[in-house]
Amino acid sequence: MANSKYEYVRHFELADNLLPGTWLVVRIDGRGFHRFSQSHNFQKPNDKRSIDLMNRCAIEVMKDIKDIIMAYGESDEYSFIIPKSSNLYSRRSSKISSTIVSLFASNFVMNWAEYFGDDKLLYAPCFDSRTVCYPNDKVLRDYLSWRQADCHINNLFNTTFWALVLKGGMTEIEAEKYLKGTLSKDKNEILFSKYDINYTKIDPIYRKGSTIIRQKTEVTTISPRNGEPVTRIKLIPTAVYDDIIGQTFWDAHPELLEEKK
Ligand code: DGT
Ligand code: MG
Ligand code: MG
Ligand code: MG
Ligand code: MG
Repeated sequence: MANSKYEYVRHFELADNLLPGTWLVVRIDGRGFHRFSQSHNFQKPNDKRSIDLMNRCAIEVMKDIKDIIMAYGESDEYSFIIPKSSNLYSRRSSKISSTIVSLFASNFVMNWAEYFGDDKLLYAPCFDSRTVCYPNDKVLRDYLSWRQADCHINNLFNTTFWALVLKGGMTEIEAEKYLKGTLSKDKNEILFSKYDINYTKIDPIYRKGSTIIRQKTEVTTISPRNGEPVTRIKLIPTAVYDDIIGQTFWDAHPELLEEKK
């Protein structure tokens, strides 16, 4: 191939390959979603439409990028997990981060109306992205536990805060002051004694966040040859709302941490 005299500029591009044999985690996060959630009148403390849309985007990303074995989402963020053995894009960091975040964001826009109906998307949403290497299964599980603990802490705070404001008639500043220095057990007690809310009975989608795994699912299609329905078992990315900190989830899904050949 004839090279132009300009070709040398290619050498200014530095390699950014991630360490081999490590878990890769791509975390994307909505930019300025505090304002975005206000502009789009998200329900407080949680907007189910927003969670369902985020989950849909993560599912579409996993349908497209088969190397991702699971994903975990809460609030305006999603973490995508790529196994140690993967050679996706030769493990180039910016290629992996940018492809996943771009696919996520375009799906967010493309599928908005399906979840928000007549509530129009008012401006272009934006997400940031980073890819981090985690050297072993323990650190990967600790990473996921960190995100799920963050979901729990934020959701307990937000549930109590918005109960005080929306049901208790406090101003946001009063509620903030009231909750300052309170522990989890205090917030549970406020919810129970003042508002008859048993926190542990709140839908796990809010308390636990969303985990997308590839579940064995029966899929029926019509054969193009004879028009007969054919049922096959396929691995379909599906949202579950489980505890992923404890051992039970990992025992139920041993394939997640198994070394791929
Ligand atoms: P950033 O990420 O540094 O650009 O800034 P933000 O504003 O995106 O902040 P972040 O990511 O720390 O927090 C996420 C914000 O999104 C937080 O203000 C709460 C809001 N948010 C996310 N999901 C919901 C929801 O379902 N309902 C409501 N009301 N707000 C939500
Ligand atoms: Mg932030
Ligand atoms: Mg954000
Ligand atoms: Mg966030
Ligand atoms: Mg190209």
